Amino acid sequence: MIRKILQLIEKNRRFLVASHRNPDGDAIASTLALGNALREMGKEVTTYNADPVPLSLSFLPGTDSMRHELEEDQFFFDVGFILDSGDLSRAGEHLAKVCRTLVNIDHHRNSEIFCEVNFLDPGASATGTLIYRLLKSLPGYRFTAEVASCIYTAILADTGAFRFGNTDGESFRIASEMLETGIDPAEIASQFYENQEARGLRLLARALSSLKVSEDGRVASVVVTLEEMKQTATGPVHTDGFINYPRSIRGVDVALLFRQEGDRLFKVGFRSRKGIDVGRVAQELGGGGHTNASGASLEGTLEDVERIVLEHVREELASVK
Ligand SMILES: [Mn+2]
Repeated sequence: MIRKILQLIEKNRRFLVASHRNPDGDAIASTLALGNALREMGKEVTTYNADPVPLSLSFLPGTDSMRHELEEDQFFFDVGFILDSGDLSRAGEHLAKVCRTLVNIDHHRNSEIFCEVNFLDPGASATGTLIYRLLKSLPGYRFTAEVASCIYTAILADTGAFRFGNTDGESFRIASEMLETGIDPAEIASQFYENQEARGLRLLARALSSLKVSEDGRVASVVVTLEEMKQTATGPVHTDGFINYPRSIRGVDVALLFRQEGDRLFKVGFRSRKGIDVGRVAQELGGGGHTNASGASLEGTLEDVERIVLEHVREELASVK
């Protein structure tokens, strides 16, 4: 499949590179890695995300020219790359109308086959890893610092700074190779992790005050309500990483973040220790993701949603031990 994508790059001129809304580090950084690399090859490139670039990622080269709206009749692309998205709707169904060929590059399990050309590997630590493999297989391609900083950041973000269960030898090998271009890992880590807004921490304080730990200590959860986001003038983007707090408690196997999206609608984030498959749990609840990091949207009151989620988590925990 890589060969097919290399042919598409070689033969075409106008490219769109896009990723999922509510973008995380991997989404933005892999979009910019591929976008920057294609520009270096002399291609006409538009990078796109439905939502703004989070402040913690604004240091990446190319964020200034990223578009957040596309006028359908104004743009037409030979090839559209949809990255890290699971399914097309998370990036935007309208993108199919403005691209002659779509290419899906993703490491989500059960990433939907929504187009002809797919480069999927659920074993890859990040979509940035797949972009690396793709560029690496381009004859004569040399990584620049502009591309390397994006690939490094994508892997840093999705492996939780090389700590999560998806961290593997390949992540370290790529990181090491990217450093050879002269990028500074301490500077990138500082930009990415120490770029918080004070209001984000105010929201975190409220979320932490909702902390619940199950009687046996294996499940911990926090809640973020719409009202709290309103009071602190924050949005979903500020809740990125909140789930790492319940996850960090000794003895906790499954961490949950309940983020209110509507009157009776909650987005649930799942994180688990190795050996516990919250990807399956999320899938049972209509969502998806990875073995140790996943998400689902559920309708109902917070009490209803908490109860249903906990039942499914309990079943998964019981099946492991
Ligand atoms: Mn990812």
